[in-house]
Amino acid sequence: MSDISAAARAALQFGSDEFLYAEPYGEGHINETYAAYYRKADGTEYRNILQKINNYVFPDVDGLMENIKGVTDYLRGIVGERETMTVIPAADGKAYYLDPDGNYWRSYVFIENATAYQKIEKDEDFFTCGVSFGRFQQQLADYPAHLLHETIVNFHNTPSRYEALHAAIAADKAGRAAEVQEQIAFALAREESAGVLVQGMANGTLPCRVTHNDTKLNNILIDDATGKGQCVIDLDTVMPGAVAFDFGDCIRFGASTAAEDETDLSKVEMSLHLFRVFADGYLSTAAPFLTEAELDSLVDGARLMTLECGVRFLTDYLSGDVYFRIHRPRHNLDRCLTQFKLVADMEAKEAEMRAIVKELAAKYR
Ligand code: ADP
Ligand code: GN1
Ligand code: MG
Repeated sequence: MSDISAAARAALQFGSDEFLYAEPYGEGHINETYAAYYRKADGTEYRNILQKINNYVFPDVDGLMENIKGVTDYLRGIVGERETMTVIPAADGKAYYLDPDGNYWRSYVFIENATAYQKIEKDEDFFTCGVSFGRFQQQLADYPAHLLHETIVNFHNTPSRYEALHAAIAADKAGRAAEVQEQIAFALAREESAGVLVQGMANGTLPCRVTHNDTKLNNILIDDATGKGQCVIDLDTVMPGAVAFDFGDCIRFGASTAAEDETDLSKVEMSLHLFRVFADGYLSTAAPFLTEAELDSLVDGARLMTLECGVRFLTDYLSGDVYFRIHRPRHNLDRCLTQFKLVADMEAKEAEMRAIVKELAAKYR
């Protein structure tokens, strides 16, 4: 639910220009995002991004904003102005504003003339997305990872996501377990494979890097005019992780032939063509610094990030929709179904996916 009047009051805290109005903006599942419009003394109008931070998901707002300030200040030293987010300080100089109702707000410079896609419209955009996320990992390769707060503990720890699923099934808070037996069976049949990436990180075969961890397509802005000038956004989950988390989440969302909440499952497939387009872009920037083990882990990442996301949607459905913002009653279940359809499709296409990664890695090494 958006709250325009609370947003309008918060908007007054960011900058000294005349505030005009605020309206809901974008399609994120976590924060409440608004565009806030202002007028400068010379009459020109502009807008900022204004977000009510999801304090349930991110309990440590100080740590969260310290991460984002740290990473964006660091990136600004490497890339151009339109290529990184800019935090607008609140009136008291802090990176957020705490309103009298206990809600946390933050504001960013609005990057205009760029688009966050919900679905791939042209191949070049998905290629660009791959280039950008590969480069993002490379740019942060020397960022002091120990400075980062773990904003969501065990975020991509798939086995711990399974623990949460087991707990939700046992609690059956919303009385929905009987209805989703088939989906529960699908998830549990794959539990054994859930630990591949975290085990690799724990035993040192997969290096721990600074990763974005939420690389879905609409968390990148692509310049409308050039198809470049792209900016990686939604930095809430930038934390130490495995490169396959980022590669995998992009494939999960962007290589699907349908929306994440499509209800006609016959439309949902993992397109090998789109997989190749993204892998080509990603490996063009990442192949030079990835280890052999990391290259081998990319296809596992695609399957696991999709399975994990499906498990999270199912858990949230069972828990009564407490985490992801929903817009209709069965929304989380619909999302779970697309993810599991994609997992099954990736399992059928695994050999082809591995061959594509191998071929493209060789092209860039
Ligand atoms: P959530 O965590 O809820 O996904 P995001 O930070 O991804 O929230 O923001 C939601 C949407 O708002 C994005 O998908 C994008 O469309 C838009 N957005 C966010 N930051 C900016 C920005 N700096 N400039 C322009 N659009 C933005
Ligand atoms: C959430 O914040 P947003 O909408 O980009 C979620 C991701 C999920 C995604 C599924 C912090 O992403 O982990 O993969 O929804 N982000 C968080 O669409 O939980
Ligand atoms: Mg987002």
